[in-house]
Amino acid sequence: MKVYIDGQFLDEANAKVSVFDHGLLYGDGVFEGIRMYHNRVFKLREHIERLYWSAKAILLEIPMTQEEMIQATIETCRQNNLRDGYIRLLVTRGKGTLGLDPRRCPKPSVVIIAANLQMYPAELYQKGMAIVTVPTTRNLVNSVNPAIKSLNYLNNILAKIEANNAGVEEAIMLNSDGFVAECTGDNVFIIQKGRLMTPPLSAGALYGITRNTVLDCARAAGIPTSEPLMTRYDVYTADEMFLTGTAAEMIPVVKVDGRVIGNGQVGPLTLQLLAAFRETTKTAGEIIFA
Ligand code: PXG
Repeated sequence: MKVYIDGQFLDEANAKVSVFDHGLLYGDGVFEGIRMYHNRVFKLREHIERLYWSAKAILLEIPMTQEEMIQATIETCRQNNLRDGYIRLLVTRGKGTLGLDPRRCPKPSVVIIAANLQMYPAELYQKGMAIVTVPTTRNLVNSVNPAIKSLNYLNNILAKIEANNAGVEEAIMLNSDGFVAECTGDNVFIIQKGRLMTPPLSAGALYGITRNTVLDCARAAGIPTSEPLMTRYDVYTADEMFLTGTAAEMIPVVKVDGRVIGNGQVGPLTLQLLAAFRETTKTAGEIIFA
């Protein structure tokens, strides 16, 4: 495997960053997770735009243009001869002193890893999964805003541990007002009487690119969409439910906190949207090998 670090392609064994990098010392940096499908980097421009927005929000100046970042990402796929898979792109604050002041970090580091992906077991996509609500609340929008895809994922990891302790793979995280925010690495959708709903981003969620894609698919299919504040009651009484994320794509949910969602089977609108989503992956994104 060849890993891109600051303009160079390095063998996996030599792909290292400094222990003085504030990305490691403080989680000071931003990242993206991106998919390749059918020889295309899916929604690459949208991911790169979000990366630069995350960086802007933490006053991190990425030392290359968005177009250069797009080209470096595609080149990393080519160097690894990948047409399908997963890309992890990160920008760290860079090497600094042991104090947390980012002004002591003169040069941010850019790392791009392209690899194969391990998804949830295939069975979960057919049968749907069970999830729980966990006690750890999502970060407040005025502390580390969940819209920032930062390298500090402890809030999500704590929730993931609570999910694992409960014997499930994902968890609903509520915001500090008790409204549904999102899951640890996925956005939340419910369907009630033919209407597709997902919490508003202001409830404390990432501006999910899969979320946007699915909302577009729904609008194109004439399915009404809205983004209301949502409580656990709304989730429990939904007809269908699924989660969206770059890694998970669209994964159906059939049980939440012991409550069966709908009839306990993957629902028809979920399947319709999943088919539409899969079609989109064939055409949306930058071509890797001409
Ligand atoms: N919410 C959060 C907190 C995320 O990290 C999503 C939603 C979905 O967004 P996209 O743009 O991918 O549709 C994410 C992104 C993992 C993992 O291991 C998941 C993400 C990132 C890194 C790791 O599940 N998801």
